[in-house]
Amino acid sequence: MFCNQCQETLNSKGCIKNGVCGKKGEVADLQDKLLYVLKSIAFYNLKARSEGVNEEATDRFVLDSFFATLTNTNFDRQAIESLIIKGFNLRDAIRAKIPEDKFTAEKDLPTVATVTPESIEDIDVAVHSTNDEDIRSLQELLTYGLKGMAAYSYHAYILGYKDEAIFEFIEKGLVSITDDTLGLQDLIDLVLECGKRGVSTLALLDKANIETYGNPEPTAVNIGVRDLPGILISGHDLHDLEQLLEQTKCMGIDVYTHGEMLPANSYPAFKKYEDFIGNYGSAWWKQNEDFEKFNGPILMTTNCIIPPRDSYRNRIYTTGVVGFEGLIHISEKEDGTKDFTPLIEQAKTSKPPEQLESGTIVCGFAHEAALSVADKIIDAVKNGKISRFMVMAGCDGRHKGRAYYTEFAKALPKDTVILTAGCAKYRYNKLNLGDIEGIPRVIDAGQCNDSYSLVVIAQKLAEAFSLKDINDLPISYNIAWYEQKAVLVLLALLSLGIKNITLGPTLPACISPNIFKVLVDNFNIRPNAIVEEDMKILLNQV
Ligand code: FSO
Ligand code: SF4
Repeated sequence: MFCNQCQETLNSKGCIKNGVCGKKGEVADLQDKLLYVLKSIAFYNLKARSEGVNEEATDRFVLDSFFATLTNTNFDRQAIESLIIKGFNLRDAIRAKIPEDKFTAEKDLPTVATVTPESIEDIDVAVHSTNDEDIRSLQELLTYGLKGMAAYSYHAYILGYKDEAIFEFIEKGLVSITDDTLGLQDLIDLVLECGKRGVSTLALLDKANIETYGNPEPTAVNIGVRDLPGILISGHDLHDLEQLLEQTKCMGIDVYTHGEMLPANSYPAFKKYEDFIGNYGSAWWKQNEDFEKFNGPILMTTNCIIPPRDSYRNRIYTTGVVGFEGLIHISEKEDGTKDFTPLIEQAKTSKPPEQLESGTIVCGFAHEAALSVADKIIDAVKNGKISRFMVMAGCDGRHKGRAYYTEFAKALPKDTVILTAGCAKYRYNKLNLGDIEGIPRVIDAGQCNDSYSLVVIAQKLAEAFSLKDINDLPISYNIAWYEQKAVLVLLALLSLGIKNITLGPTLPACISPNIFKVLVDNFNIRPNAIVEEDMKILLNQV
């Protein structure tokens, strides 16, 4: 195996035997194979699209399978093997629908088009197999950006929102990674286009969430517990939450969010459920301690799942694209619904959760809510009460260096406001940083899925201050990344022309020195360093 797709990759280079995340080497190899099958599907589906014979089932398969290869999503060997088999069958079915005269002779087709379940064993399917370090760097960056795009598109798709142009770009990107005639500039262009399409993907997901569940409202979310058994739901899938809340209604079972599901507490559509109690615990990497103490069943709807401890293994369930060997998986039924009865039955006999903490945390400042107080914010900036906004969005993780983000938040001057989205917030959202004339010092726009909100807020502020360039706003970016969705968000920010981003806690291992130079020359991106040094730089950006 070789995997360098996340921030916690071994020695900031690559995992080679088993993953730091717990992914077994054989599963990593199978995921590489699955990715190669997706490239083969993409090769034919692009042709099918131009012939008008493509089918929606292919889009769903590509999204599901691509998402299954993201960090901390699917550790289940059998699940990945079965996707590989399905993928080959689907590829053959697509190929059969394309008129033969649309192909060059079989012998002239690239390997990715002719691969079979047998021949794939002899192909080096890893992206890492490309010799040129810079080409490989860009191919990997594109792969990870596309993974993020597939994951966010999946979420929109589940709610009935889709964009053919995004699906087509994912296919084009997949095929391009296998095309060794592409040079550095071609790949740089594709990576930047990936960012641009990333903005559309995030905008589509924003629309899907809001039109389905309403505009999030500023909400003080309870972080304590009640004396009833509960079900804990984690990951990012709001549709799963909706179904769970419907099925647990009036049953004497409380539902709590964990990790990235926290912002669900701010949606009007979910507030109406009386048994929806609040948030339990912290970010994904603390799930061992949190889940152990929860006492009731836990539902993992997307990443990040970590290998479960025996102490709660019999009460953690997976669904959707998530998988882990030995855990019960709740599958989607033919009609697209899910039956959460196994969790509900187990909850009935579970003890209530152990109290971890008490009080509330405030979330729900997606663009609509944040912009409803835009006048107040603009006044506070104009009269000097707010000197700067610090975007500290992104992911949390186990890396010791991430204590930096808590220290940074604490050290920020009292006239600054943090803008956040994603699980990075758990490093500072319980610090009680106070408010500035009623404006909270942590404006939490939601999940990483809601990063688009931060873009809308920045664009609207630029308009309000009559600034042509978004970089002239008093906003600095100190972003924490972990997995591939964050790679897409980063590329999306770059495509919007945002400069001077500080990135940490380490740079993506796939970025070669030359490609890093391209990012520095064009966007003045920099790795984070120590709090005092970064603070000086970030507070003094103009
Ligand atoms: Fe976090 Fe995990 Fe949302 Fe990621 S839970 S780390 S970018 O998968 O998805 O922010
Ligand atoms: Fe290593 Fe991250 Fe890949 Fe897991 S996802 S194998 S930790 S690089």
